Amino acid sequence: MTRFALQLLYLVSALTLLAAGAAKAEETTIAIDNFAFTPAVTTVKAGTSVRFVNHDDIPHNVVLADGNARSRALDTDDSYVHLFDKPGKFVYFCGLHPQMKGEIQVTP
Ligand SMILES: [Cu+2]
Repeated sequence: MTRFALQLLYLVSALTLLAAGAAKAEETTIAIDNFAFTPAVTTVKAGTSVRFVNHDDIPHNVVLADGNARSRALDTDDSYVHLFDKPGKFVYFCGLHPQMKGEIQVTP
């Protein structure tokens, strides 16, 4: 095998691995609109990254009720990503407006 063919083979395997990795990483989005998390209740599989995007003109943040995560204040169009890697029920709220609540159900 020529050196070029070997390099090509290496490149193709690397790309295949990359593609497999990209396909595996799940992500879902929760919008913050008009002082509410939408959808308020979301079900995802363990290993899913959840992205919270603030569409309001005022800052919001995301706080997990179990104390395991707290985002900075998100300005308009800012987002915060949290990986939910363990099954369970995770309640969260906005630390600036605690009446804004949501729930993420993580299935195995
Ligand atoms: Cu808020």
